[in-house]
Amino acid sequence: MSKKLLLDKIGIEGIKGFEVYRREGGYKSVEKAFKMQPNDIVEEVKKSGLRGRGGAGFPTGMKWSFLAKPEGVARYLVCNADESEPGTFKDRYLMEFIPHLLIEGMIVSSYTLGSKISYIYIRGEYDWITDILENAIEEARQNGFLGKNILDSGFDCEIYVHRGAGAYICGEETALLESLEGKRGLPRIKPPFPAVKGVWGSPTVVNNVETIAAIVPIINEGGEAYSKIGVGRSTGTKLISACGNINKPGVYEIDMTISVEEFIFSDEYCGGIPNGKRLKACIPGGSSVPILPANLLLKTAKGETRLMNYESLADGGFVTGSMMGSGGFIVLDEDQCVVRHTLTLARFYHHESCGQCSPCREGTGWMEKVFTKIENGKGEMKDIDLLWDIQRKIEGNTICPLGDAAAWPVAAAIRHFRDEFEWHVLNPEECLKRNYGLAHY
Ligand code: L3W
Ligand code: SF4
Repeated sequence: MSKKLLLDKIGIEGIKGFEVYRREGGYKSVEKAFKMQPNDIVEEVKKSGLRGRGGAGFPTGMKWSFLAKPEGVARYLVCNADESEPGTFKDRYLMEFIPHLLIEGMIVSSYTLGSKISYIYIRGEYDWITDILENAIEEARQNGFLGKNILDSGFDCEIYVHRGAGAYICGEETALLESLEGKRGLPRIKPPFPAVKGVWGSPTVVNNVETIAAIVPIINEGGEAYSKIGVGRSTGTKLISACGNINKPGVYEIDMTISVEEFIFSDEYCGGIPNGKRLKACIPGGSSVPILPANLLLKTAKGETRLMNYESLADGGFVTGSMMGSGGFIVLDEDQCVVRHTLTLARFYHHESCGQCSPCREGTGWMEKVFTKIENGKGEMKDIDLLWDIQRKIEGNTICPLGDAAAWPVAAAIRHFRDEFEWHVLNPEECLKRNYGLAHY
């Protein structure tokens, strides 16, 4: 059984409200943090080995230590709650069922970074969660954990929830900051990184919901204790949102030592594949990461057991590995069509491209067109090479990671399932007869 640090109290009745949350030990980390120097908290976070839970896995303590501190200039903490990656719904779960954990983490993080005004930028579609968070913020304020001179510490802090308007690209940190400033969400060129020039030109730390929530157990238990959970550079626990062809879709908190096989097949987690079907493939870290066929999913190319962690999922690079990404775990059984699934993703990235760079703007459109042609039984063999060529021209040639995110699934689908693409070309009438309905994630 995995140790739980974030979801351990989720079954307690009334835990969404301040009173029960506090009774169960909530907000202790704020009291403890106020007795520490901000630099010492940064050191604890570094010691913990916590890595950003939004997708990139960048070390949080290092990001915090990069925050510029020019005299007389405000600094900001922005929580990225624009969870829009297909297959990813872990932040929604955390915010919906234990909102005070995020608010507690926000207060400790704001104190550490010197942010007196902090924001939670939430995806527009999560309107009911906006209400939950605003209620939690109000409760925290009424109990003296927000506002002026919190707990007589001399620290003032306000948290505002800002709703996005439905664009996936606003989850990219610089597009998010543009949107927060009231502008269209167009990614900025980095550097400068937000830690130097973020919202309104001021130094800003942007962290994912789960990352900020993880600060609470790190302060309560200490960075070293946190670093002992997990393995290697995959420390602590990780929330995984599991969906697709599994018996028990949902959000699971795992320690990163369990195997992919255990995660998919054991009753504690996904509970296996319905109707006795075989496992075909899995996208282990949200739609942006490469798909892995079953043979490479359960064991690495070296024949080692593949584990649910950053290093093991990436073992073999993109040739025989994938990524932990945002923890959106999408399972495909033997009946699923990889071409059709990848078309769904190609359409998504084309729709969500902001259009600033030509390789992404044009390339995602072309990929959608070529995929549609193949899926509709009109493909030619040269179209498979054309798709390969287009994705190669996007990867690494764009302002923000959406370009790579659009290219990688296509590359992996062709690399591992070329025979399925060829089957579509060779069996046009069969393609037209099939009707899967819409892909459901
Ligand atoms: C200061 C430096 N800061 C890096 C910071 C940087 C950012 C973080 C990681 O994309 C990926 C994307 C999705 N000085 C710095 C520095 N930083 N060097 O570190 O940066 P980066 O560029 O590696 O990643 P990113 O721009 O944050 C995130 C992928 O995650 N993804 C997940 C998407 C998830 C959602 C969702 O719904 N939650 O959208 C899945 O794979 O494609 O590649 O903060 O500023 N020298
Ligand atoms: Fe916009 Fe795509 Fe360029 Fe990102 S890669 S800035 S989404 S056009």
